[in-house]
Amino acid sequence: MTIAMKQIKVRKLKMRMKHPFTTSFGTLQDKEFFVTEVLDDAGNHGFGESVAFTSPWYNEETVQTNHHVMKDFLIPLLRENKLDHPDDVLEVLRPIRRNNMAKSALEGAVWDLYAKQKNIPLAEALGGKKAEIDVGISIGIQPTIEDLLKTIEQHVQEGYKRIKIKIKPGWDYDVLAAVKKQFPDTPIMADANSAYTLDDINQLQRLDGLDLMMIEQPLAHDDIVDHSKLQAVMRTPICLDESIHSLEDTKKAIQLQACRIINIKIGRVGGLSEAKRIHDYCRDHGIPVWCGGMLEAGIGRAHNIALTSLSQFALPGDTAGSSRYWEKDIITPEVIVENGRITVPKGPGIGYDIDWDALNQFTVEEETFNL
Ligand code: OSB
Ligand code: MG
Repeated sequence: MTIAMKQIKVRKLKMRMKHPFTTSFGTLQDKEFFVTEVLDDAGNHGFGESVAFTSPWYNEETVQTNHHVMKDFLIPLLRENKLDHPDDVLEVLRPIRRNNMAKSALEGAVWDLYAKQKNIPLAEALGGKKAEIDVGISIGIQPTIEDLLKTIEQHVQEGYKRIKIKIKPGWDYDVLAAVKKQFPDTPIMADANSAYTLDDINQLQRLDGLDLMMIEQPLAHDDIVDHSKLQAVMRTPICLDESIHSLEDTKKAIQLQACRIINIKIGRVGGLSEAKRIHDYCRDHGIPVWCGGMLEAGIGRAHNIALTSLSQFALPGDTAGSSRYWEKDIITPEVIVENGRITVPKGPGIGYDIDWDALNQFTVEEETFNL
């Protein structure tokens, strides 16, 4: 049966995070992103969220390119083609190369609408069976090691199941060694966001002595081959983030043994359907996956929770509670983490209501497209 859709609303939001977030490429505090809403005649609304930042430092997409590509290419394709299932969005949008975050923002709203039309949770629509998910937290680069240790202490107290620490040359071995010393029983991992090259191999091999859960994306954002050379000489599992945009990339990385773990971000891979395919391939090849984060507001966070309910999400992801990022989130209830766990909501679709006052308060632009 065709998925009934009559209109798409695209709202641009601006929200300020409670704390700046620093990675090896820079600091972010003000978030701009789109909330997409797909409506049908029966009064159902499906919601999605775009995850591109204002500058193209994580990948090539930006808030502005997302807008251009959604408005001028993707929405027209959705207008011209009917959908029988949310998986069809990927096929309908296939003529447009990459721009995965723009595609994902619309595809996510279609998935939510579809689940609401069927009156089932998005998690169930995706095939997820877990009632609760384990989550970790990602901590940006801090001014000093003392600041970092204090921040970690707080999040360990809150119950997060693993701590991810951003590293870069000059903020790596000593920092991680201090963390491991103070928190010997907490699973710790590091994320380099591509800050190293194979010339740094000795520095990276030194990290092998620290018993980290994994090292995420140490080498170039577009590399697979060098990661395979590095993984061959490291005991610590490598996890790929930036390098994986598709199931095809996943196959290459696993066949070349470039990593032993994959971080799946819905936006980076072009949506939930592709994320699910990557999940299935990893399950069939014995590769654990976890759900990455892009500092999402509540709608994106809800999509991450639904995806993480799938079985091969065997490791805690970066989906922390709303209050770690926002004074006020755009969903109600907010995402709550208790003892490092989030309960997968049981209501239809994303399973959280929109907090319309908050959504309106943070909206700076709004456009409506009839389908
Ligand atoms: O590399 O996983 C990353 C945030 C922005 C861009 C890239 C990354 C991150 C994070 C934070 O690590 C994840 C989150 O808390 O949402
Ligand atoms: Mg990462």
